[in-house]
Amino acid sequence: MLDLLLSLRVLYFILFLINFTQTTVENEFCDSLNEYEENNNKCNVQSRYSRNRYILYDVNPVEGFNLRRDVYIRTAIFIKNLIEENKEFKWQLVLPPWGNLYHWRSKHIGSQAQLPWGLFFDIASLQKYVPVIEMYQFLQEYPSENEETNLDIVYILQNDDEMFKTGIFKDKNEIIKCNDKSLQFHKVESNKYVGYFWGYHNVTSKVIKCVKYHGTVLYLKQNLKPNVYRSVMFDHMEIALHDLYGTKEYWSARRSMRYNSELYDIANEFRKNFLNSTDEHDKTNRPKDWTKEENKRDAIGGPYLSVHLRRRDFLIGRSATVPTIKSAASKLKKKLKKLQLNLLFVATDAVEEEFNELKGYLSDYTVFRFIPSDYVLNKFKDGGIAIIDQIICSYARYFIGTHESTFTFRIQEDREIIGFSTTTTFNHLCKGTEKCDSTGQWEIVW
Ligand SMILES: Nc1nc2c(ncn2[C@@H]2O[C@H](COP(=O)(O)OP(=O)(O)O)[C@@H](O)[C@H]2O)c(=O)[nH]1
Ligand SMILES: [Mg+2]
Repeated sequence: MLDLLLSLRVLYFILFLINFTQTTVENEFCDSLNEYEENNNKCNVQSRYSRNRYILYDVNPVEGFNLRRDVYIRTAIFIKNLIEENKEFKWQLVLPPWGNLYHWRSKHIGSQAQLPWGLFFDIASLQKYVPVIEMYQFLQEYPSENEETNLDIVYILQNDDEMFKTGIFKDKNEIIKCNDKSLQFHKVESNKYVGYFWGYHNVTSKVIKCVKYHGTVLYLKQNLKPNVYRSVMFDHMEIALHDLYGTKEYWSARRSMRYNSELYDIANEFRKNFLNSTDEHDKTNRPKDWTKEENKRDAIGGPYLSVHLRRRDFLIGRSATVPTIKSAASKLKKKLKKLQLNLLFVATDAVEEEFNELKGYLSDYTVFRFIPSDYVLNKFKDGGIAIIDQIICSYARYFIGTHESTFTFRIQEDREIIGFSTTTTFNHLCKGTEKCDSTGQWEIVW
């Protein structure tokens, strides 16, 4: 009996100890939260002991798909750096859902909003660079109250107009008053702001801060305050600049951005059926795992010329460099002849008439464009079709892009990764028939 009493007391003491340490952790966390004037977080139980820290971001709504991919690389490098420097927390990058992009105009294929990254990219490959989670997973695992996810803080990055006026740029990370009426975040009660949040109505934030920002993405570290905030979102992340553009680190992050394997399958089927192109023949085989890839420059590519012919808004915004269809056709014809190729693959956002005009000038050649089945378009949407176009372009013997198009840049990067010689990749269409210079080649670094 005495034995039993004794062991009960020991048990009681152990329970007391556990409880004591937990309360201490809780108090530390709550205290630090209280430092913040706008914050009286309830330190809810699920999150109290978690080391998880989540970084979310969004990009200026007018930016296109391919610049957004570049912003991802900056952010992923930022997270990688945090993980290496600070092992105390488990940093996770929440992938901002895709949606409502200006260029996605197909109707009748269902909503093109809140699309997960897994539709376009291979998540397991991204994971091999940094821990990423989809937004819907974040919403499931992050503590919520009344089915509402209340982020700890949103920083809205803003350019410093003064620096652009004077041309003198200095690092700046300064909290300013949010006095821009156009901001899409509004306070609805204390500790609760509503905003766009990728169209999720059940996401809010406790705090919103506007930041005049100039500097690389690493400079955002000081805003994280991981002892205070568990979830930090940066809006207008495109304002934070690359830390390591063009370096080995940049290329690792870039190589981790493999596409959804089904998109490769569709592109490969098209290459095989219409362009006589397979990896075996073309020396374009790649290991399944991007971390096993090695430096090579012996890719031959399929027996076709590929071109990215960017039209639509480029016809207005970049009329000084965008060629007429006729002059584009003339350049393509010369190149086909020189390379002794008969097949041309055209990736374009051109309207049907322009494409037919191009074909008309090239009647001696076989000209293809990828036209998705209803099933493929419904499933992968405009974003997926654009990627299929990019994949097909990236496996061609020779590629000609559009000057200063990020869509073209991503194709050039893929060709660098696949291992083509640079002369077959860094080419672009020019306005007239005059010789025009290349605007630099961003060669891969291993
Ligand atoms: N399918 C397809 N879509 C294209 C093509 N060119 C442009 N687009 C669409 O237009 C968008 C262009 O915007 P963005 O990605 O910002 O590239 P950029 O504006 O050319 O730098 C792409 O994301 C596509 O949605 C193309 O060749 N094929
Ligand atoms: Mg764009």
